[in-house]
Amino acid sequence: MSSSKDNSKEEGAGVPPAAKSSWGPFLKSIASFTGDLASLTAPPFILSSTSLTEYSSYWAEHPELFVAPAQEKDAQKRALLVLKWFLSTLKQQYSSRNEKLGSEKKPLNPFLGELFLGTWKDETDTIGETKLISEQVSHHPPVTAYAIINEKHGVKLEGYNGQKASFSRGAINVKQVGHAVYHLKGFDEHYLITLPSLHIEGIVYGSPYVELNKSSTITSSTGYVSTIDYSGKGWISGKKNSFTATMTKEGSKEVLYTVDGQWTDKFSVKEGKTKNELDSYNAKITKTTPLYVAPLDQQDPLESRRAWAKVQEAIGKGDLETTGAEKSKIENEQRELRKKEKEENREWERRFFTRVDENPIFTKLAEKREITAEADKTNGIWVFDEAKYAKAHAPVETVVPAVVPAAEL
Ligand code: HC3
Repeated sequence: MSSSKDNSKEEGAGVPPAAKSSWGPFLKSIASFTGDLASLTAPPFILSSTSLTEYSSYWAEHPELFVAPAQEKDAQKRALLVLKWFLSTLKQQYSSRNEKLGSEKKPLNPFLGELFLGTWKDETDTIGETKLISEQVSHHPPVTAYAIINEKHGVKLEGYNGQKASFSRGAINVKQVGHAVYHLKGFDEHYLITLPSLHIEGIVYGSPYVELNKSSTITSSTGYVSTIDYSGKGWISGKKNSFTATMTKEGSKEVLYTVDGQWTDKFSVKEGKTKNELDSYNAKITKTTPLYVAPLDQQDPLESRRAWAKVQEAIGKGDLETTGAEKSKIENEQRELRKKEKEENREWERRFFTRVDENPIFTKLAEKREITAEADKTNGIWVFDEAKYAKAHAPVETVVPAVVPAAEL
C-alpha cells in the first residue's frame, strides 16, 4: 500500500540521494554565515551555471511594459505605468529560476570586468530595440552595474547592486544595496527605485526559494511616490509573494492608487478613493520576450557566457572535477591580473561604467526620502558612461588614403 505522507517538509527532502550526506554539513556551515554570498560554499547540486551578471536582464523581459510610460502624456498615469512595469519585473527577478531549475540555485560569482550584453529585438518595430549592458564593476564586494536602453522611446534604466547576507531561523536574509534610476528622455523625468530585501526560505528542505520582505519605493522627479510593502505566506494575507503598493503625491497623504495581489500571480490596480479597478496584470500568463545574445564565437572574451563556457558545460554534465578545475583557472587568472595592477599602481578600467563621487540625479531624489547611497558597501557610486559606450560602438573609421599629387610622386 502506498503512503500518502507528504515528505516535502522533512530536512533535505529536496536533496538528490547522492548529495544527502553533504546537506547536513552545509546547513551547519551556513548557520553562522554572514557577509558576501559569493563566499558561501554550496554543495555542487545547488550550483547554477548562470552568472549574476545575467540577472540584470530580469528588468526588461517585458519590453512593452518597460517603454509604456513613454507614451503616456499624463504625469500621474505615467508614474503609475512605471510602478506597473516595476511590479511586473518581480516574478522574473525573484522566482523565474524556481520555475526553470526547480529551486533557487547559487549563481556563478562574476569576475571583475565580466560583461553580459544582449538585445531584445522587435520585429514589429513598435517597441524598437532594447539594449542590455551589464558589467561586474566590483569583485570585493561583488557589485553588478547595468544600463537598459530603448532609444526609440527614449527610455533608460541604470543602476547597480550588491548583496549583504546573514542567516537566522532557517533562512538566509539578504539586504540589497544599490538602486536603479528609470529615465524618460521625452519628459526629462527620473524615477529612483530602491531594491527590496529578500530571504531565502526552504533551505532546510533542500529546495530554496525567494520571498520578499520590508518595502521598496519609487520616487519620481515629478513628485509621485510609490511604496511597495511585501509580505509572504506567514503574514496576514496568508498568500506567498503578496504585496500592497500605494501611490501618493509629495506633500499629500491622499492615496491616488492602490495596487495589490501577488507578484507571481495576479494583481490589480485600483483608484485610491473609489477602489474601482482600473487595470490588472497576470504574471502567470504574460509572455516574456527572449533576449538575443551573440553566438559565443562573436562575443568579447570578457562576455559572461564565453568566459564561463567550460564551467557551464561541466555544471550541466554534473562533472564536478572539471567544474572545479575550470573555475580555478578563471580565479587564478583574475588573481594574476589584480597582482599586476597592484604592482603597476593602477585599477581595472571598467568598460561601460565609471565610479563617481556623487550622482546629482540620485542625490536630488534620494534626499526627499532620506535614502543614502551606502557607497562603502558597493565600492563606490556607479554610473553608466555614455562616452565609453559611444566609443566602444563607434563605427570603425575607414582610412581614406590621401591623394598624392602626381607632381610629388
Ligand atoms: C540571493 C541570490 C543572489 C542575488 C540575487 C539578486 C538579489 C541579484 C540581483 C537581481 O536583480 C535580483 C536577485 C534575485 C535573486 C537573488 C538570489 C537568490 C538566491 C541567491 C543566493 C546567492 C543563492 C544561495 C543558494 C544557497 C542557499 C543554496 O546557497
